[in-house]
Amino acid sequence: MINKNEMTSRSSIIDLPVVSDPRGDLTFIEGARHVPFQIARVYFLYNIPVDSLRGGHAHHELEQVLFALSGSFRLKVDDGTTTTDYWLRNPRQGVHLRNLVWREIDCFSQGAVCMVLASQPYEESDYIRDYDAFLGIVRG
Ligand code: T46
Repeated sequence: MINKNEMTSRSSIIDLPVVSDPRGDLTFIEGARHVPFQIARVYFLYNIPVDSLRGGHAHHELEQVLFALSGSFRLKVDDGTTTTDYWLRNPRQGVHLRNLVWREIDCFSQGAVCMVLASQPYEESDYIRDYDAFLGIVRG
């Protein structure tokens, strides 16, 4: 799932349980058991043009876990020192992003659906949308 560059310590892969039988696969998420925070918000990205670019920001406090529920996409992660490219395509495998991680999402397949579990409600003041400002914060 990871394409090198280098793994950043502020992001990591989360494997969810799966129950498989002849009817198909079932994966479930139980709040703080499978995700390292209390889930305060869930949102979906869908109907995404294949050439779309999303993200392009970091968060002061927010933590999130991203999943490709359908299709695939690339998640580019930058902690100010190292970068990691995650290729998400397995619905039971998510990427946990801690706070202060710059993320960009692209290379969407047709019909890709991105589900995001978030640690806090939506708050625009939590966004860092300027890359130089982000570097200034993480590099002190
Ligand atoms: C992230 C990536 C993966 C809301 O009103 N509520 C929400 O919960 C969210 C997430 C967004 N919005 C509004 C804010 C903007 O007016 O929806 C609009 C589009 O949001 P944005 O441009 O931030 O979308 P993305 O896909 O670039 O980023 C989103 C999340 O904002 C971000 O935290 O990590 O998905």
